[in-house]
Amino acid sequence: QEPPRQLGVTNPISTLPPTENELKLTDDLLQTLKDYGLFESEQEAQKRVVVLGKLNKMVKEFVYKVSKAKNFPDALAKEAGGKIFTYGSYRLGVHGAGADIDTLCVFPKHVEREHFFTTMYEMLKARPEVTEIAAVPDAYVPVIKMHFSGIPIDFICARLAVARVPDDLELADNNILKSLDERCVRSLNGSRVTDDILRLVPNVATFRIALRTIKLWAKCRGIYSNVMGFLGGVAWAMLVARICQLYPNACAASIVHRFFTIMSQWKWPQPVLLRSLEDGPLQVRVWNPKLYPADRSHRMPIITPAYPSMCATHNVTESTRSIMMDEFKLGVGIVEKVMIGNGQWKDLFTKAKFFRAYKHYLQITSSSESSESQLIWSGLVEAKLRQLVLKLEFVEMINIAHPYVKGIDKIHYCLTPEEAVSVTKGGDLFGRSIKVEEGSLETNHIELLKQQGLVTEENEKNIKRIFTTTFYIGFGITPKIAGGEQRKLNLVWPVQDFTKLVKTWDKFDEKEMKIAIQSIKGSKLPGDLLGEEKKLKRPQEKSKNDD
Ligand code: 3AT
Ligand code: MN
Ligand code: MN
Repeated sequence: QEPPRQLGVTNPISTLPPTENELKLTDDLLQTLKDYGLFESEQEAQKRVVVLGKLNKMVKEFVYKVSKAKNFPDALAKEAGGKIFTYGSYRLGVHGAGADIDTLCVFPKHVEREHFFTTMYEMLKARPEVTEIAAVPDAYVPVIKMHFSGIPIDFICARLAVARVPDDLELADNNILKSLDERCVRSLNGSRVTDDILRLVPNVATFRIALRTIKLWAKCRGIYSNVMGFLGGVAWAMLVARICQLYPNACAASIVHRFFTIMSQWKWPQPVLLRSLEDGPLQVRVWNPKLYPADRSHRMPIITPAYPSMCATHNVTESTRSIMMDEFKLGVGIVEKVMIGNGQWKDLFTKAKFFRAYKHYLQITSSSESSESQLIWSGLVEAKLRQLVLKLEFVEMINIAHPYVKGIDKIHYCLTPEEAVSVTKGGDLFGRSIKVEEGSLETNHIELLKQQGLVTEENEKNIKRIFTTTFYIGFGITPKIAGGEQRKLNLVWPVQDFTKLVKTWDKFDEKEMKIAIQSIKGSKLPGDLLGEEKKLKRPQEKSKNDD
């Protein structure tokens, strides 16, 4: 066996091969992940390959078409090329059954970005396999979202400063970023980062099993979300990759074990790096806490390996970091038991009981009268929620402000104006407030409600639908006794500031979009929030907490 090349910013901690026991535990782990339905079937995997093949072919046709329109001779138009790359969970090889394929389309300089959102868009739209297609050219990373043969695709694009994009073109060289549009640099970043992560881990198969484990664990524990100030997919991938570098010959079970022991003791804000930071050909900043105060404020820096390196965990606050550190510590306890045969991997995947954890919560209800406007309005509130968490962390007595990872979408079928007002303030209507899955705001429940007798032929015409998305923040509180008197929690300022902040948004529509924030005792939370957690507590199934 040849000595492992050193990957990463330090020497490995141990290069020992796995023990018999660790190998057996890795088999158990893999079986547990399969039991959770984390792997797609061979058939589904094959379908993805076919779809990507079709997309790659279409990209070449697209480049050819634009070249011909620009009066290129046929031979040159054909040589102009065009290519796709993937990034995200599919590229890393850790995607779940229904996951999207994040796909990047790269074309030569005589094709404009606009062509992608017009010509390419029309070509896709004309295909019978394509459904639910929507172009979002103004996003931070402009994208065409669609389903291709039923598979969700995020299709982004980059125009390179080259005359041809041949099939063997790679994105690793930093010089390809030179003289590119900022949006193209951002679009290339996803692929460059995932490619680097895979290059920087000693054993990709081991990395994948360990990362699937950590992603499942983080989702179960409610700490998988970049917007809410926890970590997103790329950051979790980098943490696991770093552990793989430190134990280059270990198997997945021991990587997971080491992950918890090392992360629970990590001395933040010491950054997690997969390689040393390098300078490059652009004017853009590379993450550097010595130079930039903003970078110094990162509480849990995990730095992307591809130039220009950035912090993937900009959103982490004092509270979310401490919540994640607590989870790492809980994880150590569980994994150490598993390693000595005193526990099972599924113990790692018990659901966090967020709605039972605190005595006090803040309930933030955003609402609109149309699903289209609710989609963008709730997105804005979600994106800004972190600002509220930061303000709450400064409130006296609050030692932790814990955001719930996702917003809860409901459609309310209101019969009176009073009901409409009450739901915008966070109230529920008996039987006529219906919780929907993420992305299902289009569903209409009128027929269902009629069947249930909750809506009648007579009052149906009075029905007004209100769409709400509700976010929750739990508070950990240390009561302060001042001069023998217990002080009250005062949230007036953070709440007012936050309300002002979301309303200064340039697309804010006073008439259409509403926000209401109130404190709510844990014991007064809507029953449906506790529903799922209750299910886990069936007494007859002692310690059988998986669902
Ligand atoms: P899934 O298996 O798809 O759930 P994933 O890691 O592939 O996990 P996404 O498809 O949401 O997650 O995102 C893929 C990458 O796209 C991750 C990140 O580099 C980039 N990305 C996603 N959302 C944003 C965003 N809002 N802004 C910038 N980059 C983003
Ligand atoms: Mn994805
Ligand atoms: Mn995606």
